[in-house]
Amino acid sequence: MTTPRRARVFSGIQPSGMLHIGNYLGAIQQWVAGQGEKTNFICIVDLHAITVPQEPAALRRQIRELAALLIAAGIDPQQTTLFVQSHVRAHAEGCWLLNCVTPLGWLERMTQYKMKAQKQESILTGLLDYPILQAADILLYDTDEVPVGEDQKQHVELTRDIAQRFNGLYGETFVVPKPVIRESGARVMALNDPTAKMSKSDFTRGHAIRVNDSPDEIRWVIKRAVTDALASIGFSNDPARAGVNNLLQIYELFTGQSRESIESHFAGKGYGALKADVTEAVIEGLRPIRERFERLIADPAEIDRILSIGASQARAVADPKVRVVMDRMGFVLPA
Ligand code: ATP
Ligand code: LTN
Repeated sequence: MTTPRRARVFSGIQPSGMLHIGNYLGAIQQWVAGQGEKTNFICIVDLHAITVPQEPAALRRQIRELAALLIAAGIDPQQTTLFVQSHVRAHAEGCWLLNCVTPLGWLERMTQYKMKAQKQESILTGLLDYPILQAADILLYDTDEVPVGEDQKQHVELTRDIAQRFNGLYGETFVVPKPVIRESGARVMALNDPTAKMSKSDFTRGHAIRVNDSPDEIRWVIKRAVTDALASIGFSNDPARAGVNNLLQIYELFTGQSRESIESHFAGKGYGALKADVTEAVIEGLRPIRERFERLIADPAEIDRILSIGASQARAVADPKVRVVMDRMGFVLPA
């Protein structure tokens, strides 16, 4: 009797600056919760980070910081293959091969490309190609599930289209993956503007809470968080109530309580009480992560050792897959 194959989970995150609670609640928390039952790969996507200009010293620092932060947040390298994208050459190779089956029009439609391109003086070719590199990341691991925040749904759908097109042209080669997006936390909003997504690249004070912010900074940001004048506390999809809803979702995900018990806890209370409790939940939720991060970042050799083990495990999956892809396409494989 053959045992069924364990489902494969793959996700990626850019080393493009200190993580915020949107990354943590939208993505990392679900990666941590899913460990154990499935085969998990988490990739620090440094090749994606260079699609907008980067300073070499900052990139080098951010790659190790991100590894330390992911481990501090609960990614267990014994249960999850944690690795750096550029350590596995198959990702760049896979990207080239998929470039040559993907129509340009599919890329020009991507919302993230259009938004990021607007902010650049000179748009790099890699920025347009970004989603194909992402497709290579996912497809090389025969991935079934891609847990991400809402903003990445379009890229995973493009990956499905590319996989189906390749399979149609060259025969069944790729597993067609599906995005996994949680209901709460899929789109954590900026605290100073609940109409905008919390984003790593917005440095305005009050916009975001970074995972390693001090308790004082967290208090400062939540105190000034934008709410509304309705003075009632409940989960809602009403855009006018987006600020309060955002605070409630943050509270929900940091405390793990049900929506019902949260609403009854806050019944009859004002926004002052809401903010005080959210502040407490965030400070206490982030405290152990910050403490573990400080210990880990003090030992870069240990981080590099973990990443090198992850890279070997990833290569063992991705390298043979690239050979299969090349074989299907008609290349003569090196002996
Ligand atoms: P930037 O804002 O600079 O584009 P980012 O904050 O979106 O960066 P990424 O590295 O692109 O960060 O994303 C890592 C993961 O975090 C992805 O799964 C993404 O969907 C998720 N994510 C990012 N921002 C949010 C948010 N505000 N709410 C929920 N999930 C988010
Ligand atoms: N584009 C993603 C990061 C990313 C990714 C991936 C996510 C790169 N490769 C593969 C899931 C699977 C983002 O979060 N901005």
